[in-house]
Formats: sequence, C-alpha cells, structure tokens
Amino acid sequence: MVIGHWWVLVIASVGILANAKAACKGNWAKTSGGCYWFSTNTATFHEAFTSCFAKKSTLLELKGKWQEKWIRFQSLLRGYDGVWIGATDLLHEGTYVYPSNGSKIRYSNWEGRQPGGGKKENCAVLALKSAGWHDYPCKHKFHYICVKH
Ligand SMILES: [Ca+2]
Repeated sequence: MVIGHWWVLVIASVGILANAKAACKGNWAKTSGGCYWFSTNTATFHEAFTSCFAKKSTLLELKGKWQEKWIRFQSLLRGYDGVWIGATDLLHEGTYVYPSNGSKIRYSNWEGRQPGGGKKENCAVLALKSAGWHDYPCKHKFHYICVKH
C-alpha cells in the first residue's frame, strides 16, 4: 500500500538525519543552513522524496523567509517553474506536515487562497511565477532540492 511504504521511508529518513554530518562535496552547495543539491530533472513528489533519501538527505523543507528567498533566487537562476517543498497533507487533509518527521509545518507562505485543491492536491510547491506556495497534485512533476544539515 502506498501510504504504508511512504511511512517506512519517513521513519528511516529520521534515523539517517540523526547521523547526518554536512559534507558539501561534488554538486552540493554549502550555505550556513547546510548543503543543497539542485535537481536538473523534474519528478513527482514521491520520486523527489525518494531521490533525496537515496542521497542520504531530505527533500527541501522551508523553515523561514530568508531561506525561502534564497531558494527562490537559486531556483530562478536555474530556470525552474516550481520546486517541491517538503510539506504534504496526504495523510490528513488540511494538515500539512514535514515528510521527514511527520510533524506539523511551523512556517508557510501560501499564496492568496492556497492551499485550495482539497483532496486532489496534497503536495506543496514553491511557485516561482507567483509570490508564494501552492498545493498541487503530488503526481505533477517539478524540480526539487535535497538538503543535508
Ligand atoms: Ca490537500
């Protein structure tokens, strides 16, 4: 079952994060907040989450305005239309949580009447042609960013 599989990944990723020591090598960009890896491909939310997990990292979770601005700038430089944000209400409609640990998100920047997709749209996107976050179907494909702290 898809949701069961998902939570195995979530629990496993918490263990990896506990041991993670930031090492920005290769294509990882270092900032004060950790190491960031920017995708050249687009992927579904689950593919993006899994790809970051395979890199011993987590899908980008936005924790504040300064970080969001930096991510927006970096994403625009790379020509992204939108980038997945680690925030989903897949398990409980209307309650967005961080996929890395299942806790409620503590920062958000939803645009206008977002999130507005109900049960059809359960994954958060930083929409670069607008001012803030939008909910989207998780099967849509966007660029994504992996982070090691
Ligand atoms: Ca939803």
